[in-house]
Amino acid sequence: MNKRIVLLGLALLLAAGMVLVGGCQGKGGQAREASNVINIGFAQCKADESDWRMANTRSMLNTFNRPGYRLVLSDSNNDAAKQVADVQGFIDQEFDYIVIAAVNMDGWDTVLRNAKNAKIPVILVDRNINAPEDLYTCYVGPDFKVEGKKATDWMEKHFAGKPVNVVNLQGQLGAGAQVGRTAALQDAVTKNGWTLLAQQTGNWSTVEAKNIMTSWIQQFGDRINCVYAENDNMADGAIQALREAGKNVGGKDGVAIISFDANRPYLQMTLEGLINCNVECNPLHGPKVLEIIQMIESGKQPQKVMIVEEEAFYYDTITQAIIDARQY
Ligand code: GYE
Repeated sequence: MNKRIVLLGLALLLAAGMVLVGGCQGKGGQAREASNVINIGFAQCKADESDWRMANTRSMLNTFNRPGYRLVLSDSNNDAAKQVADVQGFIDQEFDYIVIAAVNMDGWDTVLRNAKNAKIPVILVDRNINAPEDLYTCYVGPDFKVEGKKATDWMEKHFAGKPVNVVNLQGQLGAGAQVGRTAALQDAVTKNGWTLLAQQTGNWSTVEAKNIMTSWIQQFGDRINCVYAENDNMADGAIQALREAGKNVGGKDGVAIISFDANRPYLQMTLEGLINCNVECNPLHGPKVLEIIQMIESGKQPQKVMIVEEEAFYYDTITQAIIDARQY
């Protein structure tokens, strides 16, 4: 079945805000004895907000759609306050585990203290947060500043000392991914004396990014020689705006395009030379979360921080074989 139809179905289902997969009904801890089902509350940012996020959602739903587990996904629609309330709801319903992909780095202390007092392990995936480490069991995800450094290292090589006039399409402000990737760019701008012409959040969205890029093209014209987009969807929006304005995009001499996530459709654009450098960010967290829960269930303690290894792909070295071998 066409992947888009599957994703649309998932998106419609998730639009309801809650998705239940896995074992039978029942509340959290208390029901465990009776049904021996592990109840997991998954507080997701916005399940269908980007290609990356849909792959991340699918990975969690697919992994826990198995006997012995019941996963309830709560979709915050990228509303940080609602996500905190969603987590409190999982606590009130006595879930056995809570998994969080945090919309925002801040605002977690109180609700995580409530989870700790309720003796519910909290597993952070994807997005890091600003909270005392004793308030959550572990974090599994990328080092976003390291991802950004991979991109700026490529920019240094590509421009080789020539002037860089870069525009920065940021992710949703306050998200760990945005904070880390933006920080890497800021460091490189300062270190190399580059010019950061403009910086604005496109909220991970293709449409928002295209509108912002269109206005930047009107404002700066051919001065722009690099776009640093903090995810694939925004890179795509910027490319659409540049091409509609008749600009040469990507490749050796065009406006250089930096992207993050490395979803397969955008690796195809990297192979076509439209995206110059695409830094991977693996969304397939389901199996890792299952492994962590099974570890805890067997009385072991997982590592506090598990940084996933990631690579970057470049327009002049990527191959179709590399793309075909990818899982997402
Ligand atoms: O880059 C973006 C998604 O947290 C790494 O969130 C994730 C980011 C990803 O919205 O596409």
